[in-house]
Amino acid sequence: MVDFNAADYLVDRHVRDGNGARTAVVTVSRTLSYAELSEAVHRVAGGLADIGVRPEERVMLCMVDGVEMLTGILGAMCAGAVPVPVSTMVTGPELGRVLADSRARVLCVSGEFTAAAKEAVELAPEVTDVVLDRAHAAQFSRVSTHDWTRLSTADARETYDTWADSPALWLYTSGTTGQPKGAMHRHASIRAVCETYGRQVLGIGPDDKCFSVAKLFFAYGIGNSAFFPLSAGASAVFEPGRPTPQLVADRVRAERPTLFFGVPTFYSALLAADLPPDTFSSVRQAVSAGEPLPAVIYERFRDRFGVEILDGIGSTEALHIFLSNRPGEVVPGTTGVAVPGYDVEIRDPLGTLIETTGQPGELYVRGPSTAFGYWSRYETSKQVFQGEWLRTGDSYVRNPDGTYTCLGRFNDMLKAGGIWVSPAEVEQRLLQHPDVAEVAVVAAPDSDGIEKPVACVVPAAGRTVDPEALIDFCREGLATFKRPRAVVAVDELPKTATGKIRRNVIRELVRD
Ligand code: 3SK
Repeated sequence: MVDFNAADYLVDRHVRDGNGARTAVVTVSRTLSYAELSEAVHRVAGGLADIGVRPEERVMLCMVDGVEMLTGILGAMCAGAVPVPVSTMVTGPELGRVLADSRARVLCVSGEFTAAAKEAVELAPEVTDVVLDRAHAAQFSRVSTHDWTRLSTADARETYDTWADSPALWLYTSGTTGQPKGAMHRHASIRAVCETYGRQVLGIGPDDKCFSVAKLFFAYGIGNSAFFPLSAGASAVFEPGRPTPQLVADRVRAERPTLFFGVPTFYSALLAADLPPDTFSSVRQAVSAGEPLPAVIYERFRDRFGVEILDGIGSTEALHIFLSNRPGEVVPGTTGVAVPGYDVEIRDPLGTLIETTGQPGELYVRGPSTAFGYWSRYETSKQVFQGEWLRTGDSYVRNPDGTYTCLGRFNDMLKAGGIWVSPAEVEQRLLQHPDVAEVAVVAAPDSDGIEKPVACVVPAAGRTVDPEALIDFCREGLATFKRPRAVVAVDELPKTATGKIRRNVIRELVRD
C-alpha cells in the first residue's frame, strides 16, 4: 500500500477519479491526457528500474522542458527514486560537479546537452548509464547509453511504496554560499505547496492552463509547470526553447493560458518588446518571483496589458513561494504577506526576533514544505535549517500595513534573472584574464530597477580594460547568465583596514 507518492497524487489520482480524458500537458508537437501521462510515467518508472535504478537513488535530468523531462521527473518519483533536475544553462564542468556531488548513477540529457554531459560524466565516476532523447550514443565511451525510447516503451511499473516523508526530489541551489548544494524534499512537501500557494493564493482549478517562463529545473518552474496544474487536474503548456518575448507572446496567443509565471527581468523584456496590448488577454493572473518586482514594472504591465502581476518570494529550500501578494490586493513594491500555512519572522544578526515595524533584518520562514537539509552539507544545513525555521538570507522589513518589502541579500550573493550568482565565482573567472589585476562583482540596478551583476575591475599593470572583451571572456568560461552585464574600470578597490573589499561602497559607486 502506497502511503503517499507525489506522482500518484499529481497524475494517477485524476485517472482514478474519472478525469483521465482531461488534458494534462500541451507541447509544441503533442497533447497528453491524464490517462496518457499516467501510462507514460509508469513506463518511464519501469524503464528506470530496468536500467538498474533503485528506490531512493538519484536520477539527474539535464533536459529541455517537454514530455520527456516531465515523465522523467514523475517516473523517477513513481519508481521511488529521486529526480534531480538540473540547470541546462551550465557548462560541462559545472554539471560534472553537481553530478559527482549527487552520486547519481543515471543521467538523462536532451540531445543538445550531449557535449556538456560527456564532459560531466568524466568528472563523475559513479555514473554508469546515460539516457539520451536522441541517438548520440557513439559519443560516450565509459558508460552505457540508452535511447529515451528504452524508457518510454518499457513495461509499466506499479507505484513504489513511498511514505509522505520519503525523499522525492532534490534541487541544487548555489544559495548563500556559492557552493551548489542539493536541497532534499519529501513527497509530502510537493502536496503542501499545491495546497497552500497553489490552491489558496492562486486559486488554481481544473479549468486553468499554466505557462511558465521559468523552466522545470528551477523550484519556481517545477511548481508552476508541474505541481500546481497537475495537482488541480488543470493543464500545463511546455516550451522547450529559450524564452524570448516574441516566442513567449506567440505561445501565449496560441495556447491562451490563464496563469502566466515570469521573473522581473522577463516582464521588463516583455514591456520593451513591440507586443499588441491584447497579448495576455487570456491570462487571469500573472505571477513574479525570483527577485523583487519593481513597482514601476508592475504598473506598466498592468496599464499596457491589463493584467495584474502577483509578486512573491520563495526559495529552493522552501520548494516554492511562501510570502506573496494576493489577487486583487497587490501592494506594488512589496512581497505581500505570508502564504497560508507559513509564518515569517524578521530577526537581527544574532537571531533575535525584531518586532518593530520598519526595522530591517533577516527573513526567516516556517512552513510545511521546507527541505529536510542539504545533501552531505552538515555545517551549512545547521546554519540554514534551524529547527522548524528556515533562514532565507534575504534582508526584509515589515511595513506599517503588514506587508513585507525585500531590501536585498543579507550577504553578498546576487541574483541575475532570478538565479543565484556567486560573485566569487565570476571574480575568479575574471581574474584569469591577463588584463585584470583585481575585481569585485556586485549587483547594481538597471534602468528598470532590476539587479544585474556589474564588475569593478582594476587593470593589470600596462593593460587597459576592454569591457566587451571581459564580458565575452566570462560568457565562454561560465554559464551565460552569470556574466557581468557591465564592467567598470577603477584605479583601486575600496577596502577596509584589514584589506577586505568594501562591497557596500562599490555598490554605491556602480549605481551612479
Ligand atoms: O526565488 C524565488 O522567489 C523562488 C520562488 C519559488 C520557488 C523557488 C524560488 C527560488
